[in-house]
Parts: sequence; structure tokens; C-alpha cells
Amino acid sequence: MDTNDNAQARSRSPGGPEPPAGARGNHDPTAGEQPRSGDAVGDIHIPGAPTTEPAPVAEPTTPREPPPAKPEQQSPRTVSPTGVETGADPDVRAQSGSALTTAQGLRLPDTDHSLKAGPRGPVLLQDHHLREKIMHFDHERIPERVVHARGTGAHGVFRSYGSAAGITRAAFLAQQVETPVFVRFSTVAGFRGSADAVRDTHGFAVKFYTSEGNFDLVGNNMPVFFIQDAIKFPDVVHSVKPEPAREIPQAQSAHDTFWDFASLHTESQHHVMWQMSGRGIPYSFRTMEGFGVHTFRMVDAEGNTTLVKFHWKPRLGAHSLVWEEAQLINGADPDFHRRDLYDAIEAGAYPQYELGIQTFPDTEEGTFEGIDLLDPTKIVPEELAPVQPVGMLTLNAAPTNFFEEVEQVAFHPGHLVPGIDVSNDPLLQGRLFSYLDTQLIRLGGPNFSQIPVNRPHAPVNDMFRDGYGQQAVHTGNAPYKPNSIDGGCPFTVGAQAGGYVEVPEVVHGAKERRSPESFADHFSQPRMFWLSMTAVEQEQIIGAYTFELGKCYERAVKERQLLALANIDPVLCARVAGGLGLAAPEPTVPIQEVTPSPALSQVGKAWPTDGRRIGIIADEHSDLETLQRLRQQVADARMTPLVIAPHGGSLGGDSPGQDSPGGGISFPVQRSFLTARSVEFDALLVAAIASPETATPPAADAKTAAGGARSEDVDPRVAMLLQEAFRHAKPIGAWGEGAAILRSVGISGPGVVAGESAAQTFAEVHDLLGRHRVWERFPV
Ligand code: HDE
Repeated sequence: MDTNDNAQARSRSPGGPEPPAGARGNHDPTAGEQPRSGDAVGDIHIPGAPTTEPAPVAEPTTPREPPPAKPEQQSPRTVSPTGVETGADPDVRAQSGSALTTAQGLRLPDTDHSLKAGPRGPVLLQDHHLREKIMHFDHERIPERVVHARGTGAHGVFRSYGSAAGITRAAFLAQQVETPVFVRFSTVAGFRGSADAVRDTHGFAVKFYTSEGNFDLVGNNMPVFFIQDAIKFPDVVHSVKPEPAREIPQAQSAHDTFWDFASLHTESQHHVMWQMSGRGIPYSFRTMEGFGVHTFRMVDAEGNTTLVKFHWKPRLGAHSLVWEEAQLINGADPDFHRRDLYDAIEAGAYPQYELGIQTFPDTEEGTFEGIDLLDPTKIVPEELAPVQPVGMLTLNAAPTNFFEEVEQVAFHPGHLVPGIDVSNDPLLQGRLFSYLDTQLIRLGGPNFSQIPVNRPHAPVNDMFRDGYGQQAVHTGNAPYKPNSIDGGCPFTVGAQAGGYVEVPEVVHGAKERRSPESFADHFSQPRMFWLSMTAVEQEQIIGAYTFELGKCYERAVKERQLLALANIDPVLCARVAGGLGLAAPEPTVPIQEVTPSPALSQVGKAWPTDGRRIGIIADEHSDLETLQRLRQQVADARMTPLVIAPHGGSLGGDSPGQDSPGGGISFPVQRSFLTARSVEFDALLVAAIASPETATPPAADAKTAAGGARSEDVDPRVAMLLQEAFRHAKPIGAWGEGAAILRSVGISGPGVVAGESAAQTFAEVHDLLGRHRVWERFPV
């Protein structure tokens, strides 16, 4: 099986999408047969190959069509700028032909030399190719998003269960309707080039290309927000962004200005509590919950209304990193979340999220069980209003081009469909006003909805004309209403014909800059969150506050935040104060009696482990036959086996995936002791390996001198891998002589498996992984 066939087989995995037309290999399969370090001919597929074809060593010189997209990639659907299905192959938009050309299609004989007056002479002004090439390059950048600049996107499909059809007329929520979607996950504070695993709120924005126009659910991974009124958004964002004088720190809230704002502005305390919990450092986008945050209004065909809050629940559960792990990841692999998402999609472990709604009667007070539904700093506990599932989102394709799709996708909470209306939440109201500004400046004008990823899949007849980057070729001569010249076209339609009619809500009140009384309660819900955590989660929250405030310079800022913590919980306050070396203040408001919401905890259940990465430490002395079976066993369990060995290349000879000349087994190595870092793996399995004297001499790497990791019998880099994985509460397993390695580096205790065989060891490690981490390892 060549690499391409292998890829096609993968793309047909159950539940997967048909590979996009054009992604099917139509290239010469003999073009390159060399195995790559990740993917060997006929071997277990390891995600991450840059393209469909292995690159030859020699520079290719024979003209040919460009290689097709990878099977897991998908481009936006080829609808016209006005939403008409064209049926064209998505690749028509890609570079075409075998010859290098200018932007005008002029074929070029040379792109390495500018046109000069002799080889040593000056460049001539007439060099149109140089001018065009450099001009385009000079304009490749667009402004990054002012918030949520760092993000990752994927294509998918949303299948509705029909369970919301009783309360909304939205066509995409009717029974068994399938709607294409594009999702963008993001962090808030960091610049576009910042690291993924930072402590931050994370965006979870979904564009549904429905038959009634695009619906954008632009949410976050936390159900509350820092502020209750949009007018304060510039303030909170200015406080968390790098401080303006020195422009540090990047993508972090652990600095004076953020805590200055948060402590002076106590309505942010609930959100801050979520951010200090594991929710601030999600393990992956695949294991991140999403929330619409605001209360929305659903409307049925008769005009009856229900208030709702949206929830996305990942099928794999909501999981987090631990803080030291997150910090190491940001150095070892700043693209950790992005890579995880795309690797999982490539491996066919499609991320899935169930959409659910909490529903509330639409009363004039707008409250539920005393909770103000217009206050975005409050949740309604799931125990009071269960989340009712309404459909399943499956992310089944990576973008074909990151800039075109992920950078240019334009979300807006005002992109609504009939059956879904907004509430008077003052934060949402401000957002409805804000998002178009961002699109205008970033995407160069008012025609951003004509960019392929933003095009609706419904007919568009907006009578908007002209503007920068106009893609549509509008016919007709009367783009105004009323007209008779174009036969009166287009026509407005009422609700019966799918027209969007706002809910005729009665509003009254004096014009004033004031919030409702209920918005003044800032401490009861952070207290509820705190009390809902398990002991190990509470320890992590204490650690996070202590770390973040410990990075502040100003003592007054720390003392002021301790005051806020005193009003939330005296134990939390005392522990953080102790860590900061400051006195714990007395509360300034009465501590409230609250009922915990166990649904908020992330610990204590078992979850599927699809797409997890299992590191297998081995060398030439290991029993390769056993390891070959183990790798297959890991792959069969829908996880990725990554072999970690003293050197790169392969174990057992040069022909991975086939019997080596000596008749032995051979397979590729994915990480060497030099390139591996524990944070890449969810669990480690240790085969018998030789002691360092006989192993390949280590390269000059500080890890080889890992202080406490010294052991006569074990390469210090292996010792460090194991010790870090142990510290981060990851399952570790060994069998046979591998178990001696664990003993010699002093690794024992909960979640450390010394099995009879590789298979049994893996089975036990797999079970442990279902609980995400070996929480018992953390002292409480
Ligand atoms: Fe946003 N927000 N936001 N926001 N937001 C943007 O729009 C804004 C808020 C959210 O992946 C911007 O295209 C204001 C809450 C996500 O492309 C901008 C206010 C929630 C994304 C903007 C809020 C969000 C954004 C910047 C206070 C959760 C990324 C780039 C009223 C419910 C979307 C852009 C993507 C992006 C404004 C508050 C979610 C500037 C004024 C609350 C997920 O328009």
C-alpha cells in the first residue's frame, strides 16, 4: 500500500467525511516512496506529514500539477458570493497549472534573479515581476484580531436531534437536519503568534451555514464574563493585554494591570475564578466546553418565546492541563492545541461536541430561581436547569489554507436566523454593535461576507453594491427599494416566508446609565464555584491565584485582591495570603450560604481516550516484536503510539513497516531522547532498554545533565521524561526489565503500572487514562 492509498483508507474511516474532490490522489504514486519519520509505507499512520506525498531528496524539475490537498483537508464550499451552489471543484480556487506565473497568468522563466543592467549592475525599474512579487509580499499581513488573535479553526457538520423544534422555528434545529459549520477556537489575550497553552479564557465560535443564512454562536469556554456592560470591554482588555510601557507580559494575566482591574472591579471575580481553575488551561480544544454566555431567546412558529442558554459539551469530557505542564508546553510546543486538533482530525478521531440548551420561561422579570438572566457574570446551575441536548457537532476536516479560512472567518453575534433572537443583556447588546467594526478594519472593507469561508449557503440578495474587494457581479439596474425598473426585485417577506421578525418585546424605562440592583452581587457565584470543586481542583485554584498574584509587583494590588477572596471564601483567602506572605484580611460583606453545583467539577468520571498520545520508550535492545504488537494495540484503541528511542530513523533496520533484511521487525521512531519532552505524551510505556553506556551517546543537551534525574542505569533524558510525566499525574507503565528502569529512577505509587506483559500494562494504563489523570498523586 503506498502512502497515498494509506491516506485514502484513513479518510474513509467510519463516520468520516468523504474526502473532498481533488483530495483524492491523482498524482503519480511512484513519485516518492521513501518513508517519512512519521508515516512509514504500510505502517501505522502517524499524523503530521506536511503534504500527501513524501518529498524526494533531489529538487524536482519535471513540470507537473501541484500535489492534491491532504485527505483530511477541506475548503469552504464553492458557493457564489451571493450564496448560489456552483458545484465547482473546491480546487478551482487553488494555484493551478504546472508553470510558475505572475498574478496575471504570465508564465515565468526565472524568479531567482531581478532584471539588472549586467550581473553586477543596478536593478532596472522596469522589472515588473520583481515589483509585483515584492508588492504582494509587503502586503501579506492584515491586522490581527484585537482580542482572540491566536486561534485555530476546523470544518465540521452539525446534526440536529430535533429536540429544540418545539421551541424554535430555526430550520437547522429541526429533526435530523445536517448543517455545515466552521469553528474557530482561540485564546483572548495573546498576540497571533503567542503560545497555545496559556492561562486565559478561550473562544469557541461556531458558524452554522444554515439554509436560512449564517448563524454565528460566538461563545467562550467559560459561561460567565468579566464585565456586565459592553462599555467596559476596552478597560478589561487593556488591563490584561501586555502593559503598554514595555509591552510585557505576552498572553498572561499574571501581571499588575490585570489584577489591578480585577480587584477594583469585583464583578469580574466570578470569571477570574473560572480562569484560575483548570478551565483557564484546557488540555485541548477537543476537551473544552463551550458556552453562549448570554441568555438568548428562542421563538417558535406561533411566536411563543423561551429564554435559553447554549452549552457545548465535548464527547471526550472537559479536561485541563496542570500548570507546570502548560508552562513547559509553551516552550516545547507553542502550537500544542493547534497540532492536537489537526492531528486528531487527520487520525480520524473527530472531535465531537453536543449542543445543549438550558431553557427558562420568558417572563417580564427575566429571572430564574432568583438568578438574573441578563447578568453575564451569573450561571444557572445545571442542577436547577438541566442542559437538554439538541444536536451533535463533529469536526471532520482541517482547513486547506489557514489564512484564507481561520484568519478571515468573520463571526458576529448579530448573524442570527429566524427562531433565535437576542436578549437585553447589556454585554450582548454591545457585542451586536462591535463585531462589524472589527471585520471592516481587518478584512479591508464591507464585502468580507464574500470571502469564501464567510459566504452563506443561502441565497443572498442584499442590494449592497460596490466597495473594496467586490466579488459579485450584480445584474440589474435598480439596487434600491422601492423600484419598478428591476420589476420591484428583491421583495421583503414576512415570517411565514422565512423573514426575520424581531420579538415584539415591550420595553420601557428612563434613559440612564445604571445597572439593575441584582447586578451588585459579585461574590455568591464565585463562592458557589469554589465550593463545587473537589479538593484537588481547589488546590490548583489556590496555586493559580498564588502564582498570578505572586508575579505582581504592587503590594496594594495583591492586598486588594485578597480582600475580594476574603469575600468569596476565608479558607481560599488564607491559603493564597499564606503563599504570598501577606496577612489574610477579614471579609467586608457577609459570606453567603450557597448550594454547590457538582456539575462544575471536572474530576471523578471516566471518559473516552480517542486521539491520546502514548509514548513508548524503546531501543534496539527492546523486544521489537512485542513492541510492534503494542503499537498496533494502541492504534486499535484509537490513540497514537509514538516511539521514543535514543536516535531518530527506525528501530530494527532501515525498512520500516517491512521485515528487515535479517528477518526482524522494523518500525519508525517518532521522537529521539533529544527531541522528546514529556508534555507531548498522555502516558508513557517503558520497554526494556539498554543502560546508557551502550546506548547512542547523548547529544550535547542540558537534559543529559538533569540534576536529580541521575541514575547509573538510565539515560538521564529518559529519567527526566518519566519524572516529569509522574509529576504531571500521567499514567506510566512498564513490563519485564522495563519495570527495573522505573525502580531505578524512583518512580512508584498510584498510576504506575508494572505489568506482566506489554498488552496487560497498556490495558491498565488505558483504563487510568480514561480518568484523565492520576489525581491521587497530588498531595491535598
Ligand atoms: Fe468578543 N470580540 N467581544 N466576546 N469574541 C471579538 O471580533 C467584543 C465577548 C468572542 O474566532 C472581536 O472578530 C466586545 C463575550 C469570540 O473570530 C471583537 C465584547 C464573548 C471571539 C469583539 C465582547 C466573546 C471574539 C475581535 C463586550 C463570549 C473570536 C475579533 C461587549 C460570549 C471570534 C473579532 C473568532 C472576538 C468584541 C465580549 C466571544 C472586537 C465589544 C462575552 C469567541 O469584535
